[in-house]
Amino acid sequence: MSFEIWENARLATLQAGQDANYGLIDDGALVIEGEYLAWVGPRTDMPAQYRHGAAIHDARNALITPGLVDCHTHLVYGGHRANEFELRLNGASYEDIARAGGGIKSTVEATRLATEAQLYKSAKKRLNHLLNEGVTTLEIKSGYGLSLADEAKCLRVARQLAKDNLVQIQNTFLGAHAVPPEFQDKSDAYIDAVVAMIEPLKAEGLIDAVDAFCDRIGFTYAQTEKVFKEAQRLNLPVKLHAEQLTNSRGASLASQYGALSCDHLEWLNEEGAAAMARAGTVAVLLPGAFYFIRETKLPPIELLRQHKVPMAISTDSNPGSSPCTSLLLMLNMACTFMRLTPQEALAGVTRIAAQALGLKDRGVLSANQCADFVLWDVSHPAELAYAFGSNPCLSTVWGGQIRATTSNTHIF
Ligand code: DI6
Ligand code: FE
Repeated sequence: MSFEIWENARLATLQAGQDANYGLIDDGALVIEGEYLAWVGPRTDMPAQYRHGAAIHDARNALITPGLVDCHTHLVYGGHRANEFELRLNGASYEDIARAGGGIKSTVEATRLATEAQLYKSAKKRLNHLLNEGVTTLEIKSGYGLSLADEAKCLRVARQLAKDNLVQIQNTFLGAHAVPPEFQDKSDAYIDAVVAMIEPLKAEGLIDAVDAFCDRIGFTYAQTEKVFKEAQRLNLPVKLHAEQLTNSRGASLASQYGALSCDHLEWLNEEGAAAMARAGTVAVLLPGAFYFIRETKLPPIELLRQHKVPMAISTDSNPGSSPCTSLLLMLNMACTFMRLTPQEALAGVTRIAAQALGLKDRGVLSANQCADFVLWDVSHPAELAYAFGSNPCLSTVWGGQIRATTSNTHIF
């Protein structure tokens, strides 16, 4: 197979250990062989063998980063909740609305009523926004169906989106997201039903991981553990919506099950951070939800740094707490609200986000990684976190294939 070379670029490789300068290579080159990178480094160091018969692409001084990874989304759902946004602006809180049967439950109703084709159509619109900003891998959670048939319907839509687009999608089963109306006041019975859904969904090839919402408006520690036990029995990795509204010791529990990630974490304490560090569990920070529900308690970033818990950033794209499809905006908000440095933030949507999905073959630019990368109309990676509301993504390569070349430009 012949090689393809991309040159005339500045590379931000994001390789581990080189975060201090984003792994920058000023006059860099990438060599692609099939779906993978064969070589990455300074152009003048490139072994001559690669040039032989290679197709050459001129990056025209673009900055190239690894493809972006959005490691926590709820992209497939029916309807939207702009009405609840209005209610909140007239005085109701997110939790008031949830307790009054709105919130997640209203999206469950709309999702159950929607056909697979309708769900596909709306999720595709949201996916397009992510793709247009250089996302090459994302996670999609279920959790708005809450019955075997409706969860399967949503997960099939996610699989179909992956088939039809140049993108990798990891499916996560979030049956333990909320108690559906037919199980009202019977959350233990619902958890038994959730546990029983995992095996058939896995058998249909629909899930790659299992998640739960452990919180005072979600499920208890003991209920969450039941779900994790079944996931473990079936060799499925787990993750958790943990300590978003209260500290429910979810991070410690998830760590005991070797969780890939714990997400949200506003109320994480030292015990939880230490447990995550021991288990190698990633902290996924979700500044969109923090912003949109006007949370005032910040996740304990300094504690995470002290314990060397890797931090990822994601959109949490969902109709209730983060109706957002811009991972670039999250990069900026992680810096402004949560005080991450731009380099922590960029690692958080590339290398660390891939780690949060258990994927070792992407998220950095180096040999043997997937040939997933983005060309940006910026000269330094800090600009990606600095500017907000604009999109400097020029072009994206996924698995060695050029996905789209856009007319986007930077604002400077
Ligand atoms: N935490 C969240 O932020 C989302 N789900 C969850 O468990 C919110 C989902 C929604 O309000 O629809
Ligand atoms: Fe979420």
